Amino acid sequence: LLSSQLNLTNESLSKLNSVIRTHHRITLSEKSNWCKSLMIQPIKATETIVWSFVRDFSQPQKYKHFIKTCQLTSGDGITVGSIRDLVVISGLPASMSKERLEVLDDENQVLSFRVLGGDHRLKDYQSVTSVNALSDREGRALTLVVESYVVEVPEGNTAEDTRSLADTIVRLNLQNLAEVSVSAAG
Ligand code: A9S
Repeated sequence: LLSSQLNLTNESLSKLNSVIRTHHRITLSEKSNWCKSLMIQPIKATETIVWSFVRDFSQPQKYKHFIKTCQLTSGDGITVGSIRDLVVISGLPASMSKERLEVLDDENQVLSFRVLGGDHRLKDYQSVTSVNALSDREGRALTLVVESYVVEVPEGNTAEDTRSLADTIVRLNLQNLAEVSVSAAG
């Protein structure tokens, strides 16, 4: 549905499908109580600008406005296994999160992290974000950010509630990413 709104060329459409199949395939464990989602955000800025925000594992607060501060506690923020400690803004049902860098692929522009701990309800949250340069049928360049995640549903919560919380945060993050990228483009 979104792809028809975006009026992508056939080539861009098959590239998008291939990216989703290759980088956003989620392998669920044997546990049954998981939920997952995938979102796509078009951005009117170059992939280079958008990727520069997404790849910066040590400064997610540049576009994730729920994050107050971020401190690397292990690694350099570029090497897989780097760990960041986040302090969350007040007003959320959480105050901190600990996250590990799982993938930083500059060639394919893919970043993935996993939640290791914290005092929040998104235990075992794992996400993949990719930045893709595509074009529409009018020949206009278009950057599409694809973000997918999988998360365990906590005891006493429904999959719908967990998904709705995570979807809301991811959607806002992606909108903020679009805003900061467009501003940075000047
Ligand atoms: O940071 C992301 O990319 C996505 C999400 C859904 C992060 C959520 C969060 O960091 C809070 C904002 C603190 C909300 C975590 C891991 C748990 C929350 O409850």
